[in-house]
Amino acid sequence: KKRIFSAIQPSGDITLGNYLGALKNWVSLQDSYDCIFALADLHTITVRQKPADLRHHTLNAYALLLACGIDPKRSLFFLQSHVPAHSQLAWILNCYTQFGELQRMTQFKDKSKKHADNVNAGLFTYPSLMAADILLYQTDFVPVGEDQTQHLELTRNIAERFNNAYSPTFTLPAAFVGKEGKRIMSLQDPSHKMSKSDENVNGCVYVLDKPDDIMRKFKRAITDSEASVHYGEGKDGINNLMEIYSCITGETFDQIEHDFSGKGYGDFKAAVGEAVIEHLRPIQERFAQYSSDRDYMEQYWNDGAEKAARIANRTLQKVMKKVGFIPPH
Ligand code: AQP
Repeated sequence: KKRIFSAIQPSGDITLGNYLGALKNWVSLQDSYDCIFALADLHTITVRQKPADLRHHTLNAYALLLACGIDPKRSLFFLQSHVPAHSQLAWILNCYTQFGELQRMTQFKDKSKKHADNVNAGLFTYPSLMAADILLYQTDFVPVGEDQTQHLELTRNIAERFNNAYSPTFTLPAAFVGKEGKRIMSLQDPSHKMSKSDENVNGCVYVLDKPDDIMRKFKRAITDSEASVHYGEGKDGINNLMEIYSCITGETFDQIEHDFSGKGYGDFKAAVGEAVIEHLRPIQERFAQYSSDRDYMEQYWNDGAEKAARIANRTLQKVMKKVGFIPPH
C-alpha cells in the first residue's frame, strides 16, 4: 500500500472548510492507503496561542477526528509534539533550506502581514517543519489544498537536495489531488477562504456549531442580486453554497440548478443549511461520546505516538548518520 501523510493544526475550532476540504477525504483514503494523520500542534505556535485554548482545541480536534471516522486501529493518528523526531529533523532540514526559498513562500508573506507584530523565526521556517513531518514517514502522497502546493514543492526540493548530497534517504512525496477538496469560502466574504482563525465567526460554519447557529449562518450568507440558483462568474457566494451542497449531497451542479430552478435564494440557503445540519448530526453525537472519555483518547494517542516514533526514528537515525553525527551507543 502507498503511504499518505496529512496533518491539521489545532489552531481553532474545526470548520466546515477543514471538513469538506480535508477530513472527509481522509476518512475515505483509509480504505486504500496506509494513512498517517497528525494534529500539527507544533505548527500552531507560529501564531501566539493561549495555552488553555491550545489544549482545548487539541483535545477537541482529536475527539472530532475520531468522530468523523479517522480509525486509529487502521491509521496512525497522533499529536506532532509527542514525537520529538519532528523537531529534530526540522532543525537539520533548516540547514538544508535556503533563506531565499523560505522568503518566496506566499503563506509566509500573507501571515507576516496578518501578524505583523509577531513575525517570528518559526513562522519563517514553518515549511522545514512541514517537510520533516512528511519526509520522516517516507510518504508517497500528501493530500494538499491549493494553498499548500508551494510548501510541498519545497519539501520535494529539500528532499532531493539531501538525497543528492549523500545518497537516497527520503522518498519524494507527490501531491494527492482528491476528487473533492475545493476551497470552501467564507459565507460573509466569498473571496476569502473559510478559516479557523477568521475573526468573523458568521462567515465560518464550525463542525460543532449548534443546528440553529448553522441555519442562521447559511440564511445570512452573502449572495448576489440575481436571485437565480446557478453556477457562474460574479456569483461567488452562490457558487460557494453550491459547492458545499454538492460536497454534502453528492449532487452535481446541473442537478442542483434543476432542483432549484424557479426557487429563490431563501429556499436554497435553507436547503444547504438543512443538508449540513443533518450531515453533521451523527458526527456531533459521536464527538460528545469521545470527548467525554479522555482515557480512551489517551490510549490511542499514546499508541499512535509510539508507532509513529518507531518509523520516524528510523529515518532520523539514517539522516544523522549521513550528516556525520556520532551515534550515542
Ligand atoms: N476553506 C477551506 N476549504 C477547503 N479546505 C480547507 N482547509 C483549510 N481551510 C479550507 C484544509 O484543511 C486542512 C487543515 O489545514 P491546517 O489546519 O493546516 O491550516 P489551514 O489550511 O491554514 O486552515 P485554516 O482553517 O485556514 O486555519 P488557520 O486559520 O489556523 O490558518 C488543510 O488540508 C487545508 O487545505
